[in-house]
Amino acid sequence: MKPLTLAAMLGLAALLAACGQKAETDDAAANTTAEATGKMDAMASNMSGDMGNMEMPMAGSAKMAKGAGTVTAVDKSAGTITLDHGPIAEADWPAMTMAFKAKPELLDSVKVGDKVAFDLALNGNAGEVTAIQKQ
Ligand SMILES: [Cu+2]
Repeated sequence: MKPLTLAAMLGLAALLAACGQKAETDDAAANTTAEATGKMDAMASNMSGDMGNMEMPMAGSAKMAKGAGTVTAVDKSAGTITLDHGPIAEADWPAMTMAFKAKPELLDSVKVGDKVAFDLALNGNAGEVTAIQKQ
């Protein structure tokens, strides 16, 4: 933990303590709140700075993209589908052939040679097909 984060957390603790003390005068409460708010702002900006450096391979953080292409392989044991796909701007990919993870029901819904449109959940240089439709 960075010293700044610790200081900000102590500021938050002070704010929480202040909230429990209803007997203070209005002036004192206002001063405490203003000071604590400043520290909370510092904490918020510090936290967002830390978050920016973090790799977060969670489904919730995946970027969605749409693509179109041709199925060149379906590997049910590996749980992957290989697509000869066109450029995907969201991923900054040129046209290429690559394998994607996909759920079994999606693998069952297409076969080699099918022209398809698909949705992707992007995770760095990998992607999972989340929907696929024959065209
Ligand atoms: Cu690709």
